[in-house]
Amino acid sequence: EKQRSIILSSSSRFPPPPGVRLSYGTAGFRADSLLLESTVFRVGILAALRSLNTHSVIGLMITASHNKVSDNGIKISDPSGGMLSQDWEPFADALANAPDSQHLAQLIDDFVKKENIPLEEAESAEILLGRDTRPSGESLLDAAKQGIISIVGAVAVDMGVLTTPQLHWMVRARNKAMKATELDYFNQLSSSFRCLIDLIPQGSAVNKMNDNVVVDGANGVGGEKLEVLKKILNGLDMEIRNSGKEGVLNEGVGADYVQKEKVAPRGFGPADAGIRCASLDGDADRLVYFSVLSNANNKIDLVDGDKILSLFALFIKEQLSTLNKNEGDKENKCYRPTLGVVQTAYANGASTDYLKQSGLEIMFTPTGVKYLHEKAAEYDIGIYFEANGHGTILFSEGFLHWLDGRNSELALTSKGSEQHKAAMRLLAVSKLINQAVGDALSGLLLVEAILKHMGWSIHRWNELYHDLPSKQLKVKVVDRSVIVTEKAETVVVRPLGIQEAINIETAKYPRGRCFVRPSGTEDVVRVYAEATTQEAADNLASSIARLVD
Ligand code: NG1
Ligand code: ZN
Repeated sequence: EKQRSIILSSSSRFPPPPGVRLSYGTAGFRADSLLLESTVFRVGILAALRSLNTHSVIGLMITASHNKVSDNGIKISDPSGGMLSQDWEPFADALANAPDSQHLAQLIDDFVKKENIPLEEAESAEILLGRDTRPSGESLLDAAKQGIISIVGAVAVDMGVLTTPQLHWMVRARNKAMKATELDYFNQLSSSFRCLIDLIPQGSAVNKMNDNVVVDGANGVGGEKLEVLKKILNGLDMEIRNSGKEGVLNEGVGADYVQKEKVAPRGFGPADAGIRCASLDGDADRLVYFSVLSNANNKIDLVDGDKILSLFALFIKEQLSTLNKNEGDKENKCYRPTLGVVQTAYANGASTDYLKQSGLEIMFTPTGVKYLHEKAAEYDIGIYFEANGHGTILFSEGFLHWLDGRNSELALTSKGSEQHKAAMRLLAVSKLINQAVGDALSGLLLVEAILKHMGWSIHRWNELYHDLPSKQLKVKVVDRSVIVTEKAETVVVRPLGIQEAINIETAKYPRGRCFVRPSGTEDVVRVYAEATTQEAADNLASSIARLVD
């Protein structure tokens, strides 16, 4: 029919590059930008179908995050603002890899029938498009639009250059019928930040800490947006470097570089020793802190995602216990929300020990935001972070509803009491932190607010616990899928015998811990090792790498 012939003719303008196979991994599709036009066009079609299928607004983000500037990628935001539902990933793979227009049209036809997608309602399909600052973004955006409108009636809305979390935030807000423009996003962040600052206890050691934070914008969209946010923000002294005007995106800068290399990014040096510094990644969904050491060649103290998680967890726990103080006898008012933290095997063992000692419940999932997010959503307050700095805090609807009520009640009965303040702080956190995905901008503001609340320097924060030395290696193998893991990737179940060998080797090292897993984003097997000294961690990692090779 008509729809089929439109797909046939428009897709013939976006032929797939021969011999390229892509798969929709934890970060969507990612490749050299020159290879991506047909994929992005096809993901446009998929997004329109997803919008029809869910009767909701869908998001499409064009970015390759921390990867090099010549790469690009595309990922989908589901109606909730989260990642694309996993049961659609095989369809995404099939679409991207269909060899020609005929196969593509047939795939779509079959899928529409199987999923009962109401093509006749296509005017209701709406897709928000965002892209990072990569030069290839503009032409890929056009390919995405062409894909979307080849489902006749579907509407593509270009939201311009955005951070990944901004787009996810907008999709979530739109589907909740809330205000969803970029200005709304900035206003929500700045007003909830201001609220937390206004609630800082008197006499907190604010003045004793160095009040200035210096942020590395990775020469990407995050730095640009932070400049905008800074203008409407009240109560934060912030300097932004690498905001994209001179340097190259992600080249010697950004959260991934800082976390993996453990050195200061470009534009930072010994003159910054002792100052609180932060680094965003190329699409601003990761955040790490660091402080430059005074003596050595750009070495840093890294304050990674695990420590951000620990800071958030401490603060939330403190507010919850204040809120529930003296309420033991009034059962109906004393709602005990479940609080959980979620980590992956990459979390430093010292962070896990610290969180356990602090009385927190910890769960582990495989690597990948979709798994962490899903697990965190099982709690009233679920906090998740990857060591690399991606993470957020999720609040259940039920808890927020209760908290809102409790807050109004306290405003009447004991306005200005410690309990009332704790309720207001928790509400402010729920508005500041991005409930859709990890967001470096909102994460940065929450870290800054909590440090001011505690009166802590970055040094004091970093002293919460001492990271165990660790080492990561990549091993190139013929077929990484032969390695199959279980127990949140901590145990290799195939090939047989490998795990036994890993156990024997690891047992030789005090506090040794080691695991291997196939990467979800690169064609490698990753090895992670931890021990009491750097040398021991390095040795353990290399001997395990030899086992896998
Ligand atoms: P893989 O390639 O599966 O290890 C990497 C990161 C993840 C996550 C994804 C998605 C490490 C060790 N792995 O996954 O944490 O961020 O990319 O971007 O950093
Ligand atoms: Zn990113």
